[in-house]
This record gives sequence, structure tokens and C-alpha cells, in this order.
Amino acid sequence: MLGSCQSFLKGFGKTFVHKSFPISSLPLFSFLLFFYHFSRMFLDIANVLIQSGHGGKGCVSFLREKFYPRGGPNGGDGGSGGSIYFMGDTSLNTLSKFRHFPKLVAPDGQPGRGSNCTGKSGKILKIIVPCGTIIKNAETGELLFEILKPGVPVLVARGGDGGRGNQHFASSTQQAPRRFERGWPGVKFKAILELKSIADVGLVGLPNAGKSSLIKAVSHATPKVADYAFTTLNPNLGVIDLPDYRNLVMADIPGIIEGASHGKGLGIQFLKHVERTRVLLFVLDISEYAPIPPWEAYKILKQEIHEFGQDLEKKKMLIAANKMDIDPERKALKKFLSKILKSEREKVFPISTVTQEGLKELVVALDKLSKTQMDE
Ligand SMILES: Nc1nc2c(ncn2[C@@H]2O[C@H](COP(=O)(O)OP(=O)(O)OP(=O)(O)O)[C@@H](O)[C@H]2O)c(=O)[nH]1
Ligand SMILES: [Mg+2]
Repeated sequence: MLGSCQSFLKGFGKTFVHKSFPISSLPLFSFLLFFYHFSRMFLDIANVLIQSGHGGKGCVSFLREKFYPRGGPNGGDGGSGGSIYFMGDTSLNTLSKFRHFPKLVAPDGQPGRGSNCTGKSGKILKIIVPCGTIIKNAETGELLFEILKPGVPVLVARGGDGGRGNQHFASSTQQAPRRFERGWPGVKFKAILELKSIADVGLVGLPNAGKSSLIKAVSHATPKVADYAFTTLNPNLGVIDLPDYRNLVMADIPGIIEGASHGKGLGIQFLKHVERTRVLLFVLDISEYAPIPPWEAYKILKQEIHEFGQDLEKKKMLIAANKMDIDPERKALKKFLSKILKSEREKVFPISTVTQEGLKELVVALDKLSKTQMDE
């Protein structure tokens, strides 16, 4: 038994290695692997063509039956063209599928037929996108639609109506009309899809400040955490459970560095993912080992947010002074507090994602602030 098994495996290995997977196909395999990863890469902006279906044409037909002379017109109407609906899904966080499917075309309606038969309508095209996707006209830049709620279909391109058949054009003077309508065209335009995440709280900080560690500590999210800059390359959303079955959604974005608004590092384009949040949380590395002192880091973040515009700097803001476990005597914290304005001191929450110090108080404060923003 063991022998036959071994010979089978040997034979299998031979077939696999020598015939199905020759060494010469390694470049092809690597290309396919690269292509697979590329197709799944995060994308928050995509150019697409949106085209709903053309209405089917009406039919010209007359009733012909034995013992029923001059049966009259009985041409049916054309079917309406397929419409295009967009629907939000909270489990998605990228527009990467549009890299390969940039043409969203709904089918045309079928022409009408004799015996008053209406043509078949074109199928509705339902496009599932992440919640927070906006649809803009690519030529004018005009904002057309925002897909905010999950599971709610939004009509983006209505299909053209079907044309009427000759049955509708009979009159006392024209009893055998040959008139019909060709159907109406659908809507066609080039669009830009742009994803702006929907969250209550947006984390902003320099690389390595501990943003991902914080979202990991307080929510169900499991982002990568490491001690090198730009560990996070795409935005992550985390859901924090609150009492009374409520929750708070937190968005973690890639780190920002000085000059990001001029293209340094990963740039500031990721700030659009905190544009819709009610509250911003600045995460600072407060320890004395921080490569950039917290006060400098704070000023850099404020400057880059100012450069980004979109009223981001007007948002309510709290500060998380992270890594307090390596500042047990609170020297660095005191130094930082001495520098910022008196009015802003109460916004500072000393925390440590390692010892969990201050995390509960921070979440309560974020919830409170987010609620007041909602009521305003
Ligand atoms: N001692 C200590 N280390 C921490 C704390 N929080 C995070 N770290 C460490 O700081 C390093 C960076 O943490 P990340 O959470 O990846 O930082 P980030 O801000 O998400 O970094 P980027 O994604 O690169 O912008 C990791 O080595 C963490 O283990 C903390 O409270 N105390
Ligand atoms: Mg990170």
C-alpha cells in the first residue's frame, strides 16, 4: 500500500514538475502572479463608461386571420432599455474591479412583435461599490451621485423607453398605419468613480505614530503593524462596539510626512478618506525616542491638513499622545503640553496601545464629540 502510494506521488511529481509546469514557464507564472496581485491592488479612483440600454423599436404588423378581413394594426411596443443602478456594500473597500471592467453597458430593449407583443426589456445592471463612492461626470467634473447607504439602489442611468408599435397610430382616417417609433436612446457618459471612506473618526499621524496599533486595540480591524514607516499603504476601517448596540467607525490612513502636500512620501491624497468623518484624531508618538518631537509632529500635521483644504482643519479634533508606556515619568507629555495652547490641552489623551492605558477614556470622548457633531 505504502509502496503504491509512493510510486503514485513520484509519478504525480514527475507529471507536475516536468510536463504541466516546465521551468521555462516560470516567467509566465511570475507574470500571472504579478497580474493577480495588481488586479487586487487598492484603487480609490476609476474612470468608467456608463451606458444604459436603447429602447427597442415598435413593430408594424397587421392581424391576418381567416374570416376576419382587415384585422387592423397589431404591432407591439419595443421593450425599454436596461437601466444602471449603483448599490453600496460596506464589506468592500476598493474600486479595483473597475480596472478590468471600465465599461458598464446595460443591454438594449428588444423590438416589439406582432399580435401586440411587447419586446423584452433590457436587463437591469446592478453595480456594487463600496459605501462612500461618488460618481462625477468626467468631462464637466460635476458631482452626480453619492452612494452612501448600503443596500439602497441608486438609479444612475435610466434605460431608454421602447418605441410604440403601429397599433397606437390607428385613427378613423388612418386604419392601416405603417407608423412606428424607433425607441429612445439610453444615457451615455464618461464618469469618474471616487471612493471617500465613510467613518466617524479619522486617524491622522506621522508614520510609526501607532495609528494602526490604536485601531487594532479598540476595534475589530486587524491592520498590519510594524516598526518601519509606511506600513499602512491603504485606508483601513475599524468598527468599535459601544454600549446600546451602537458603534463608532474609525478610519486609519497611511502616515503623512512634512511636504506630503508637495508629493513627499505617499502624498496627502489619502486625506480624502477622512474628509467625511465627524472628528479627526491626531495620533502622536509622545516618547522621547520619537524621530520627530511631538510638538513638531503636531505642527506638521496641522500644516498638511491646511494644505489639503476641503475644510478639514475646521473639523473637531482630539489628540492621542501615544506610547505613554515608554514615558513613565510623563516628562515628554509635560513638555508637549507646555507648548500647545491652554484651550487645546484638554483635548490631549495620554494613551498606550501596549498597556491599553487611556483607551477607554479616549473612545468615550470620541463618541461624545462625534455625537455632538451629529446633533449640530
Ligand atoms: N511602546 C509602544 N510601542 C507602540 C505603541 N503603539 C504602537 N507602537 C509601536 O510603534 C510601531 C509603529 O506602529 P504602527 O501602528 O504600525 O504605526 P502607524 O502609525 O500605523 O505607522 P504607518 O502605518 O507606517 O503610518 C510598531 O512597532 C508598534 O508596535 C505603544 O503604545 N507603545
Ligand atoms: Mg499603519
